[in-house]
Amino acid sequence: KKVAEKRALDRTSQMMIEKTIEDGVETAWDRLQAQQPQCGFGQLGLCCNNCSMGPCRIDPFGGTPTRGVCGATADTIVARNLLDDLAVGAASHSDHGREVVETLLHTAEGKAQGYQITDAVKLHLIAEEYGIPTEGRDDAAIAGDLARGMLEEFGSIKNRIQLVDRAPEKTRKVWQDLNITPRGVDREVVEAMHRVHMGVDADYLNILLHAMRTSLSDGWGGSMMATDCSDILFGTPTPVTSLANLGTLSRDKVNIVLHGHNPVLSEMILKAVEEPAAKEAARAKGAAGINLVGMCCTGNEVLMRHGIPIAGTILDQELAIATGAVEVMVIDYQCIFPSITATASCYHTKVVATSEKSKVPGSIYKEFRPETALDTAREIVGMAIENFAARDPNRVRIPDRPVQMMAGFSEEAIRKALGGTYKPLIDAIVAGTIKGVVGVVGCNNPKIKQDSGHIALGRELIRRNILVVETGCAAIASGKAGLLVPEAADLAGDGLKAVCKALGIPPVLHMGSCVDCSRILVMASHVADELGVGIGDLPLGGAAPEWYSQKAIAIGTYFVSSGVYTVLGIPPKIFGSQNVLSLLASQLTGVVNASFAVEPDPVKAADLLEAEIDRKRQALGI
Ligand code: NFS
Repeated sequence: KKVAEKRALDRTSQMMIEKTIEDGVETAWDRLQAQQPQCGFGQLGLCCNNCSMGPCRIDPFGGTPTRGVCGATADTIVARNLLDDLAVGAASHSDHGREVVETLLHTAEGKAQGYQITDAVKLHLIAEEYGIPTEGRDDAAIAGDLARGMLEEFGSIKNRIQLVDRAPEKTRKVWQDLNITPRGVDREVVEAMHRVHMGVDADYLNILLHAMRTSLSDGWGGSMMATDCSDILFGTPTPVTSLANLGTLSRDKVNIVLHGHNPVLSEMILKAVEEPAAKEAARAKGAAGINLVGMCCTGNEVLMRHGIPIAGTILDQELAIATGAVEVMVIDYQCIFPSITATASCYHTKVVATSEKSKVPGSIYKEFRPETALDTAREIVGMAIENFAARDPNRVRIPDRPVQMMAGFSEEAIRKALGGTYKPLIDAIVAGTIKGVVGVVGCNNPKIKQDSGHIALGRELIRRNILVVETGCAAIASGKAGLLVPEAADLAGDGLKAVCKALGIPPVLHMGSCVDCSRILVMASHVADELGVGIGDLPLGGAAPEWYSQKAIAIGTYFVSSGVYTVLGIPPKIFGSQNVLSLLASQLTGVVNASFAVEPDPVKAADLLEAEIDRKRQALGI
């Protein structure tokens, strides 16, 4: 029990951690322990394993060696490693985005099974941004043109990404002056790979500038396209209520867990589950029905649009299986522990892999393609129903009491709730009832007690009248902790509390999955445009208290590059270079009016964010 309390904040997660210990099932926490002590050179970013003259490492204490075999210094190696990680993250978001755009194209061409255009209004609005004629044309034709226009942005020869124009003029000007306006999504990632090759970019400053450009091609490119096309296909989220934590798993129904990132898969499984034939088949097998729950960001996608309950975050994936009640865990890609099939083998759970680019040994592979999506989804649901009989009731333990939560706060939904413009929010900020807004995003990391960083920071911020907007696992953590209900406004300072009560909204708003951090950028752009300033002028902040993923590096960097000061709870691997560190942690302020900070203590992190918000409020004269 003590071990469980150290590992996780949430009671249901703790209960399942206890069960993994009783059942002798290994988890990420055990594996982290087995890795101790972790390599100090790696932690400082001073290890270079890029070419086969190496691996090389630099003495962090100023002794020798000071250069790798090729001659790279600590500055070069640290910056290059950071760019490498960031490019991986940007590629992950953007490749996911590409698949959604491709699905939109297939849908437009009538080649996708089970998909349709759900939000035609958004389709038309974005088509207009792309200069695509909409008058008198049917939606499929418009969607086809838009999808082709977006696919062109990946390997673009026009050297500009259309969606970048959504940023306020002043912010775009900063990027132009620095020459970091992203030219194409694939292009920036490929160029990043080029630059980290031995003997290419050795200038840490030049490397980091390209890192910023690459991150912008994600936030204002690949991720934004993922969000927009998902909205067009599956609907733009509006506020919904739902449930969170491992207690969302059912004792008497067939449990299917959706784990991964792309709604192209999860939406179809949802469709297949809702078919009457599936329900009948489940009943015929003695189950009370089918219970679909989400996990990680694909869970956030179906939560945002359909109120499908969310079982947990990245660190809950093994714990869900340990309930002994999961018939199928269906995965696509990203944040999937390669060990889940080993976990599943301790129970009756089947892991179904669906993406050609993400196979896990020990899983069943059912390739998921838009052309046959619904059939494959039906097959997977059928597999889960079949597997219900194999559940061993003696090994099942499901925590009770899932927690109520609200989600569905897309940028459009927030704007609508405010009456169509951000004026009421701006007025509240000017009056000081709301001090500012902070985006708390990102993952869990077993190095920090699960969810504790998110929750402590979130509570501290709302107490100080700072509105919190969240995505990813941070948002799920807040759901589990009860911060995503209107009643949580009682924990907020008086000003924020009054605004939340008047609007009937929680003080922490769930804005979606990690690619939906793009929604935060769009919201910031609207507010900045209404005020006639840049994003960097707004009293905003960002935080990733428990991040682990390369994707989080990309997000943090596009936040900062867009002008949003961002505090990390886990130190990035850059402390081996004083130059890289001081650039990212201070000098950037003079350039983009934002920088990074590292602060594991949530109260001190809130102090930093509040001070930054105060600085920006002062500069705005409010
Ligand atoms: Ni974001 Fe989502 Fe979670 Fe982190 Fe992974 S699920 S895309 S990377 S761990 S928040």
